Amino acid sequence: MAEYDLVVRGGTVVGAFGTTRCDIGVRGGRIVALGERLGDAAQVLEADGLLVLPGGVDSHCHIEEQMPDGSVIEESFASGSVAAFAGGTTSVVCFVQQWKGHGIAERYWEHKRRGATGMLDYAFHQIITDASDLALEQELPALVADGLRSLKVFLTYDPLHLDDAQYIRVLAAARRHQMLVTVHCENYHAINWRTEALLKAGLTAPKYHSWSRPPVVEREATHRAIALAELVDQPIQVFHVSCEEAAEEIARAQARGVKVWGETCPQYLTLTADHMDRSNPADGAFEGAKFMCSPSPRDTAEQAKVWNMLRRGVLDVVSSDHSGSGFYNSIGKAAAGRDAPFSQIPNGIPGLAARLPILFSEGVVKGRITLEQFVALTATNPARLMGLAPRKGSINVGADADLVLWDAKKKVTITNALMQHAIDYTPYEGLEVTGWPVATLRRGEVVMREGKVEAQPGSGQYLPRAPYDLLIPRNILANDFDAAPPL
Ligand code: DUC
Ligand code: ZN
Ligand code: ZN
Repeated sequence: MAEYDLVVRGGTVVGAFGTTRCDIGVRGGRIVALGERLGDAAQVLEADGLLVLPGGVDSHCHIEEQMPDGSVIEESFASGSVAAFAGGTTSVVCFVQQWKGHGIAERYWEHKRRGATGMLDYAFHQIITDASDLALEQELPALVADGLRSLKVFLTYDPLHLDDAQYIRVLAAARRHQMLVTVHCENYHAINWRTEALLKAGLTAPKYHSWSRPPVVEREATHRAIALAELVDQPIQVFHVSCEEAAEEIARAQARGVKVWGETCPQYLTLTADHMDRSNPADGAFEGAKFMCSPSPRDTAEQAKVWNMLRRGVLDVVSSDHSGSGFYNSIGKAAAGRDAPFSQIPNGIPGLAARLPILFSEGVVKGRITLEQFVALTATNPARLMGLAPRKGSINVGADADLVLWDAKKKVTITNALMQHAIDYTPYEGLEVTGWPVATLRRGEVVMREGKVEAQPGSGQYLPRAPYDLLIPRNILANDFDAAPPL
């Protein structure tokens, strides 16, 4: 019998801390050897001239989420797996929604059943929209026992948004169970106030979405989210940071030693508010809806500042916030009509497959970040922050053999067909990138080669998460009084 099931031979292997030319030996879906001229293998993949990267870990994407109105996010676990593999991502942390007035258990187990139909490895963030005793006291412990390790809260958005009292309750519950809280930071009342005024003034086109939520509403909510987390002594991650002033709030807290991390997404590095001002003869100003997400993309000067925050390490994860609403169908962006005011157009843009190519091309190729930073931002850091390391996110002996063979020179023009997602458009249509995945391996199995995805439906594995060091509270408490002692 061959010593290895598979050897990836002669590639340039990239880790968060260095790059080296070596073979990778795989047995039973795991990396069992790194070295030169590894021997006998049942299968050999030649990687000469290619980079070998850890499979991407996308710790923020919306897949098959069930909404209280009965609708379901258009990207399914099966179609999302194809898109992820096409773009070099092998694991995701996606969301289960709580419906207001309900507990969390029913939706959670249903979502787990749905997750098991895909091919991607997956874990969940539980969204809390109703910080009730039923959800946080009665039902949460069973979900934690199942390996749930993160909660998500929205400080804006109907019907998801939590007020400060509810947010504090979530922070306290997370502290008791040693979980991470991830936060969407924008000020609910400020956005509603500006939106009402804009609509009254007849300023309803998609571009006014960005006018309804300038950076100050993000900065204020980021400041508040951090301050309350500091009060409770609970680690948080601030999602999708779009601007320097919000990132500065994170930097200041990090300098105080607060356990707060920041994420951004490719849309805040490549798109601007002007994209929402686009129109075309067929769709008119509705074309702008393709780029509508929250927080809003800003401008090129702000993009440069967000890159700088990545280089400084203030923001240490780049995820997609992949969120599927079709543009041409009638259930997505156009659900309320193609001339609906911006406030009625669903937010969110797809980006699961585009994340790695865009960050590599705009980041590494253009000299804004190093190759090692690219790997850290897209795989190693999200795996570590989400409690998926050392199994995921790096190329180490003992880790799952989630690998991407990457052609650093390949030039590609992004089209929606290349994204292979269920969504009927990509906001990155026509973007030219250098660097593209030529093969993706999930647990040692080739699941994508030259754009062709082949994987058994239902072969994705749920990733239970145990407590991990980053989530240990600092025990810095006002008056030394612990209002939410860990269990
Ligand atoms: N913003 C989010 O917070 N979630 C999904 C879509 C979006 O734009
Ligand atoms: Zn969000
Ligand atoms: Zn999101």
